[in-house]
Amino acid sequence: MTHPVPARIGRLCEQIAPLLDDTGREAAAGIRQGLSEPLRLAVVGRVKAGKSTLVNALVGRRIAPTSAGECTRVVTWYRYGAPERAELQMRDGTHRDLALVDGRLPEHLLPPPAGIARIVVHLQAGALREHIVIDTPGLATLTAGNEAATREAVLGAADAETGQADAVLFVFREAERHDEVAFLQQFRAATGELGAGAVNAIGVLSQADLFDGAGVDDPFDAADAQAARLAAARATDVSAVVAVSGLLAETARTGRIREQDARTLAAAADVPEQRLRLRHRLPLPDGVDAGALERLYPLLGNYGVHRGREEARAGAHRLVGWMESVSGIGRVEHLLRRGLLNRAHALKAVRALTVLTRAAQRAGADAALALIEEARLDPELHPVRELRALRSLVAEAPASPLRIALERVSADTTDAARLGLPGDATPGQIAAAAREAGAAAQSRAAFALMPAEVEAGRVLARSYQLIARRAAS
Ligand SMILES: Nc1nc2c(ncn2[C@@H]2O[C@H](COP(=O)(O)OP(=O)(O)OP(=O)(O)O)[C@@H](O)[C@H]2O)c(=O)[nH]1
Ligand SMILES: [Mg+2]
Repeated sequence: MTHPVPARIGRLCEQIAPLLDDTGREAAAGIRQGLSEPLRLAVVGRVKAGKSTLVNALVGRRIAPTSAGECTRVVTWYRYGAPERAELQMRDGTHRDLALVDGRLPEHLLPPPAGIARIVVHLQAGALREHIVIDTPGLATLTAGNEAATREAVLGAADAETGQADAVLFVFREAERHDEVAFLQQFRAATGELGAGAVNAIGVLSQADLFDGAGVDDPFDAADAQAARLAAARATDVSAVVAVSGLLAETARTGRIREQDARTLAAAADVPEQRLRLRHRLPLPDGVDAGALERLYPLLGNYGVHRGREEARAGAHRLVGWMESVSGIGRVEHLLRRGLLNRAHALKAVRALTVLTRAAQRAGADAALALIEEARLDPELHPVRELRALRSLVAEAPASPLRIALERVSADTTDAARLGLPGDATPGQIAAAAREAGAAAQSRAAFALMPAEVEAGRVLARSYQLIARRAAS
């Protein structure tokens, strides 16, 4: 563990564990173990929003069951691991193997979900090397127990220290609902220190291919417009909202389209769309394999079948590339990388500090609280201060010019990029640019009116100072 942030948190866990009670020690041990693991990303949203479909697209496997009826009933962790396997973790602390059916999780579980705490699936899927994906039962589900499971996974059980997730992918479907907003706000409150939202949550507007764009020709255009509205309305809860078709992404990425399918679509390329919509009533022209075409609808949706026909003329490879590209999944992954994965150490540290602080408070361990406070002020945990400053800035002064600089400093991975310099910048150039940017941030802090902007300017000035120091060493 060479990165200074997890190393510092690990040290803190060691220091304070003897000062905590049993539950606190367990929490500290859990935190330490998590430091060497990938970021935990929970996918949450209302029932049937398309969460599991999106999980499959992100993982690149059709592993999570998806269906039109309420489907995900148990919180499920997908993590990198060999051999590939799944296990049930029971509430009584025992484990049981869970057999996959044709490489997928079974849709119906025995024993009934009530006794199961969560499912853990180990897969050798490259995407999981960087994040653990946590699929959750929908909010506002028919069964209150499922919803409680989601809240526990993300927010933390009433008696637990805090939630399990470092970050959230929030799946909106069409217009936001009251309960979705309430959930986001609870998440923010429960993650305390993290204060969640703009720094650790990304919004996705799902099922973009189904959007009804009154007067708009392409549903994705209508969905993009709605995503922009949602992003503006929920700016303190999520850093951005992008429209996505999980279905097109899932189908494209899980090898479900064959050359034969492309031929089937291409053969229907000249059939008017209206005629395809009426296919159950009017027979399709000769040369179109109606049965084969019908089987493609659940894989591609109406949009994929109708708009993909032209692409299919150039073969399956071209068709799949088009699906992947229109699905918007690349935009989701770009946000994930920049906003969450690049900040993984700091995001995990934020959760760690929250968990440890609560444990220390509960145990009445003042000495532990003092050690936590000392760690917070340590330059090694400066990335945590950057996130906190950014969060406050987004909430209080979102139009501040410091915002872009702070986002860059906290989301870019090299000092050159943090300063907007090319990758081949010399240490001398980096140091000079850092000093200049530091002076600018400092004067901004001196003249700022909003407290969040003052703080952001100070934190940024410190960030640049640390960069200049690194360049000089
Ligand atoms: N057309 C279209 N259908 C989708 C899309 N995403 C999901 N679906 C369909 O919507 C239904 C629900 O999808 P799931 O992924 O199971 O939704 P979920 O949010 O996991 O549902 P629960 O686990 O029951 O809360 C399935 O029939 C999917 O095939 C999409 O982007 N476009
Ligand atoms: Mg699901």
